[in-house]
Amino acid sequence: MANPLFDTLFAPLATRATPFLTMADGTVLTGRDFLVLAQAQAGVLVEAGLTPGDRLAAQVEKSPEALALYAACVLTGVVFLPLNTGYQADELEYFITDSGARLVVCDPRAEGRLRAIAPDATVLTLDAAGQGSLSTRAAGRTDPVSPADRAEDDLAALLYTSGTTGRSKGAMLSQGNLLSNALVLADLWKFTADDVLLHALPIFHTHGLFVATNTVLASGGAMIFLPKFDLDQVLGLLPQATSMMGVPTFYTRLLSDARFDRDVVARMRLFTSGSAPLLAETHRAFEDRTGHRILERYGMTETNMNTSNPYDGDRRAGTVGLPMPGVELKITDADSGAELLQGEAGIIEVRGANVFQGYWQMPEKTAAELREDGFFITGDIGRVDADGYVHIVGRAKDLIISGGYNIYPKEVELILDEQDGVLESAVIGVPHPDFGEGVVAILVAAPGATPDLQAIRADVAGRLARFKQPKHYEIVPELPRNTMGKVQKNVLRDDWGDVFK
Ligand code: MCA
Ligand code: AMP
Repeated sequence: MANPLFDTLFAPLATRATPFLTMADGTVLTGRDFLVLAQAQAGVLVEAGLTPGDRLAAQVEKSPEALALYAACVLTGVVFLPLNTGYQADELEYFITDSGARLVVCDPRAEGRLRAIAPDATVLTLDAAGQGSLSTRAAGRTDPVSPADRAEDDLAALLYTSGTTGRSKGAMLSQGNLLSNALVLADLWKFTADDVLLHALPIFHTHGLFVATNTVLASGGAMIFLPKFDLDQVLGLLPQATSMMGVPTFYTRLLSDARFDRDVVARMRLFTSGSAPLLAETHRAFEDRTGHRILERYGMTETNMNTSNPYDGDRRAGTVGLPMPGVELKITDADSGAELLQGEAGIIEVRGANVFQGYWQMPEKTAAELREDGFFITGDIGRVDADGYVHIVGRAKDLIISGGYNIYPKEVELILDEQDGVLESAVIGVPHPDFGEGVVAILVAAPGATPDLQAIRADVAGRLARFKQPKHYEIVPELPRNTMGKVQKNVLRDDWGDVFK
């Protein structure tokens, strides 16, 4: 019986009596402790009737138990579907219904709501302290669960990414997709069993769950496991870490604090950045302050990581580095799909063992974005310079990235367009000092009406995760349109680009 992802990442923890997770309060979980936890949870999943290929949706706060749930799913062959803790009921309903999740794990406070959303699923609970019915059922279980027999192309996870039409798509990630990326990153970024990664990212997205955790697991390293990015906590614990992975907001927040200096990073060997563009000025300011050059890399939910600046070579500010070993990258013309010449800007396409299996139950969307020859059309616009470094110069997709979270304007616009007194809306991202981009809503009033912004904010707050909610509203007489009638968002971005400055 084989289970490549479990055998490579988790099975080695069985003999590890050294720390794997250290919490903010100093509590330590050894590798063995963690595996025992995952084994016990796996027993609960099997007892609940889950079989390989079934989906388990989890909307839980970050904790060792929440991470163990990922391991328990890999062990049992259950497809793990992590959900952003900020998602509201309407958003959750779609993910749970669309995926056909058989088991849902949520915060105890949300249990009633989730039972109503998922009447056919088993609902278990897990709170931020690792307590709840999942842990109660897992407690005291000592019978080891045998790893489910899995092949590299069997699904390990389903991660939803928003779509340009406003409807989210479930990216199907196989064991092989995750494993190949973890092994390449551990090698490329020189992770070893001596590494201690300061983990302050959420574990419901690719960055914190796969890039950070799988890479550490693949190298036998350890993590300081924080519930979230808290500046004081991070400053206090960085001296004990050797590496950190972050979104650009982590680095601008650190730089904004005078306590962040060379002493704090004395033991550090690597800072990586991704999920959103790192400004060249942040890169330079970081080097001036710490002597470290941040290693920027580029990836997507559908592909894990694609490119990385070199560990030993030149880490170039404003670039996302070189295609990683095993990843082919080309730049193509958006209309014809023809490959462009070196130096020309076009759509970034990637192919490799890291590229996902397609969108869950969406063959048409899959066919539109994943070519038959295996190249995935990322929707990012880039160019490759003479030295092979990839520069991301824009996005062909209407997407806002705020603090590393993606917001598809269409999803927000559909809700704004329904509001009383609103004729139509356009949602844009403009520079934001903390989040990189901030969400701005531009509304056109219905004839004779005055939109009630307070009421609109309240309605939006109940329907969308906080990070997707506009942080600023404007009411305008009309939206700028081109001759084809398409809203010119670039004009709106020029007009309202200063609202967060
Ligand atoms: C929190 N808020 C946000 C965001 N985060 N608003 C917009 N964008 C955000 N990212 C809201 C809060 O709810 C709050 O609302 C207000 O903004 C201020 O919150 P604050 O306390 O400052 O936020 P925080 O809790 O400190 O969180 C900021 C954060 C966090 C640490 C930057 O957003 C974060 O951890 N981001 C990382 C996201 C990530 O892991 N992305 C990877 C995706 P109110 O004022 O109403 O209370 S994977 C990916 O993209 C690919 C694969 C890749 O390449 O990695
Ligand atoms: P997601 O859908 O959450 O996986 O976000 C993936 C998107 O994040 C990519 O398509 C890029 O637009 C963006 N992204 C990730 N890393 C970087 C980076 N280093 N620089 C610029 N954009 C990035």
